[in-house]
Amino acid sequence: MRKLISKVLIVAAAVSGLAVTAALPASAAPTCPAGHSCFWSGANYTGYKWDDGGHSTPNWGAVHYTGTNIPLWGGDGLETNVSSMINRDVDSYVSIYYNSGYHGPCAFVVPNGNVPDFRRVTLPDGTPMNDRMNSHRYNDHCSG
Ligand SMILES: [Ca+2]
Repeated sequence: MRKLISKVLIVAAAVSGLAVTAALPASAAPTCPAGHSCFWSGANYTGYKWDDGGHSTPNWGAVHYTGTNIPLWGGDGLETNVSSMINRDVDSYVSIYYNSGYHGPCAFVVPNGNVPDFRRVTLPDGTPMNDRMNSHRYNDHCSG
């Protein structure tokens, strides 16, 4: 079986950059339609899942994981908040913001990139990314 290698690029605002390359076990290859981004409540694409249909989403508190009443953000630190994602758009960056409305500390994901574990990512202001993010936008480089 071919080993799946994924590249993740997280850039801290416009100031400094950090490149991360992560290898996924072949058995954990996430499924998400081309052109969409998918988000999971657990690390490594586990737990509840949501497919964004390829659309930027300004308030994760207003959308629910597929088949549930559980929002992607229900208050900082909730375990059910997003902990991993994949961007299956081959042309677009996806920026993920701490605040709704595409504001606040941000990290962006390269086209066709993914973030297997938000626990490994620290935002530009020094706070953790895991279980705290609230909006995401395509074709964006954390421009706020
Ligand atoms: Ca979580």
